[in-house]
Amino acid sequence: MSAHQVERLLRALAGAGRVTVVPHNDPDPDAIASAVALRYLVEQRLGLPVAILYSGLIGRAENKALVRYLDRPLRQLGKADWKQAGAVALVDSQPGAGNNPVPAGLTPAVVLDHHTWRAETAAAAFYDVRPDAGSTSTILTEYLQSVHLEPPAPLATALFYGIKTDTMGLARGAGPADVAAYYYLQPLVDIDGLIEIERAQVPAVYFKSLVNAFQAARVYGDFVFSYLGPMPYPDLAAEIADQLLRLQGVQWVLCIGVYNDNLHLAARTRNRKGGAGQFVRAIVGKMGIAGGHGSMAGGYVPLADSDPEALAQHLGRLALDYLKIAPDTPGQPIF
Ligand SMILES: [Mn+2]
Repeated sequence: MSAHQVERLLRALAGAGRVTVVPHNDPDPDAIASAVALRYLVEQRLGLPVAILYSGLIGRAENKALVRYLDRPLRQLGKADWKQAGAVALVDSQPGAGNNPVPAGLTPAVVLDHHTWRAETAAAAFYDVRPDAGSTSTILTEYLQSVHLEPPAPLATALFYGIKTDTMGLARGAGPADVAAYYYLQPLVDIDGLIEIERAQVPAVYFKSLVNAFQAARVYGDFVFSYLGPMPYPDLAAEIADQLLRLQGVQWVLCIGVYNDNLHLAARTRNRKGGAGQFVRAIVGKMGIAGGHGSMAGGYVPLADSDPEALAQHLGRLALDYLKIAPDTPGQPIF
């Protein structure tokens, strides 16, 4: 990463007088940290006003705590916002990925992401898509380093947490760039702030969701499936999937829950060859939108008029089929 590339990025954003940074829907720590880092870079280098606008819900207690810690840098996107958006920068997502609110007719000036390359991204004036990076926060950390902008403690803490969560503390999908960024940021981190975020308190209903999800989980050989029913927020499925992947003997996990007229899917694998993205894309097919990385992936299927549980069970059978597990295999409760 060279300072020259960062200058190209800034030039792509400089013309419109203002910048709108858009993270993926239901933004996670990596998306939030990347957006805040890009805002910092643009403010410091171009002196332009930057808005960070998102769609969906920030529901996970840790993510809410991160947003509070950063003095609420994001605002919910309204339809009218596109008219005065200026130059749009999409972070931790790409045009047409289905998990961001950028309208089909709008070409973002900048796209920064670490998911699988999408052809639509090539239309952006500047793009940096690195599927081998464990997080978008890694990419933004490199930008700041290459132009000698040391991130203030809150930003360093957010970027560190973004890398940490997306890579499970460098244990999942992390490469040398993630390790370098992580250890560059580490001495700049506000430890008390980080503890406040990571140990955020949760509402009592969270434990009810956990109990339900673990009770509903069924083990089919090395695959665990859990239908969670209605969820208080959409990324709960991912949170549960991470937990179930820790069960002894498990290689594959699929969790499905209902949020706002959609089934949300979260898939995980310990398979060294990866394939979680392929797995969830094969299951969802043309019913919805899916994507992800080697070891973690997700997607959603609009419910329309279908019965959520019946549709979820259908997706579960498609998963068995994909994993070549006999369809008459009895699912065992985990306890
Ligand atoms: Mn990410």
